[in-house]
Parts: sequence; C-alpha cells; structure tokens
Amino acid sequence: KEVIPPLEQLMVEKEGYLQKAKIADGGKKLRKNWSTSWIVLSSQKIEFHKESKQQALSMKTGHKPESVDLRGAQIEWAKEKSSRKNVFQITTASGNEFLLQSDIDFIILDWFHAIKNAIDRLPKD
Ligand code: I3P
Repeated sequence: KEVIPPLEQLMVEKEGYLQKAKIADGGKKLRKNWSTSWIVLSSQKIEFHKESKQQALSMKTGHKPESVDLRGAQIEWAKEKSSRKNVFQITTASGNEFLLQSDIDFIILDWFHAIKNAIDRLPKD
C-alpha cells in the first residue's frame, strides 16, 4: 500500500541537527542558552524541534516545534556574537534572533546557503 506523505514533508528542503541559541524574542534580548535542535527547513519557514527527529516523529513528547517565518528575515555570519566557531544569525521580521552553529565547516556552510537561498526566493514583505 502506498504511503502518501503530508504536503509539508514534500516541501522539506533540508533537515538536520545544529546547535541553536535564541538570543532575542520580539526585539527583547534573551539569555543565551545553547542546545541541540533538530532543524527542518522548508520554502517559507524553519522549524526548531527541541527533541530528536525520532522523538518528534513519534509525537510522544507533545512539544510543538518553534516555527520561524522566513519572509523578510535576514541571515548573516556572526563571528562577534560567540566564542564558538561557525556561528550565523537569523533575524526574523518580528525581531526574533537565533544563532546557529556547528563545529563542522561544511555542515554550517550548507545550512547557511540553504537558508539564504530560501530567504532570497521569498517576497520581502
Ligand atoms: C553563557 C554561556 C554561553 C556563552 C555566553 C555566556 O553563560 O557560557 O555558552 O556563549 O557568552 O554568557 P551562562 O550559561 O552563564 O549564561 P558562547 O558559547 O556562544 O560564547 P556571551 O555572554 O559572550 O554570549
């Protein structure tokens, strides 16, 4: 029997684990707190999951992923915002700020370009 994936899943462009720290919410600074996040990029948004992919798909935890609208968002390298290497920042139109990081150069480069391409394809407002 054929399994038809939800539309959402068909639009997934990239997914994987990165280190994530949310540093502002609606323009208000937050205390930096790095944690591993399973990240799902689709054409218009990024979802940050608190749990592993397996846990999220089994839907046992009941955690809703944090969904980030990429329309009007900005992305830039943020060397000065962390003592860690390979950090970039996403700033949403609503004033949320996220740092994303990986120790592995090609992983963070792939993510940077995938998210930048997604943002650049979207209307700016
Ligand atoms: C923060 C924690 C972060 C660190 C941050 C510290 O301390 O050590 O890992 O960020 O540095 O303030 P705490 O856990 O007490 O909040 P980096 O790992 O990105 O350097 P910062 O204040 O210079 O951003």
